[in-house]
Amino acid sequence: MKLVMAVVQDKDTNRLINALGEKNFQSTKLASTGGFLKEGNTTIMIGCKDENVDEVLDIIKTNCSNREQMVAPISPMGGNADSYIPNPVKVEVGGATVFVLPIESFYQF
Ligand code: 2BA
Repeated sequence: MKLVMAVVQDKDTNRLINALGEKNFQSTKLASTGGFLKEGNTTIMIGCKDENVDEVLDIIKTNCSNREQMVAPISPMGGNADSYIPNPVKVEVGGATVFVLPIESFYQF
């Protein structure tokens, strides 16, 4: 068994969870925050059989889109000069960042 953890953009979350559900994959949605943009994103946990990992990855790929996002200037006031961003800059936020972890045991009590 594997645990697929996908960090996705909030906008894609409902579509992804619905698409997983249509193929009978169970999922859990966690509210998360990106370390760089410090904005909300969503982490979806999907426990599945080893042989279903590729299908889950395909569903994630199909339902999550890359988007460009502007990072607002960050004032150096009270902050560290290393993190100073003088002008808005564009960053491309990926459709999904996915980790596949082995599961040692799975219980439901
Ligand atoms: P954030 O950390 O908010 O990053 C959002 C996007 O900002 C990233 O998109 C990347 O394009 C850009 N970015 C991140 N760090 C940067 C830096 N030091 N300099 C310039 N640009 C930078 P993605 O790579 O698609 O990541 C989307 C979200 O996935 C991340 O949000 C974070 O929540 C998660 N993530 C990405 N890689 C991860 C990792 N190795 N471990 C844990 N979470 C990760």
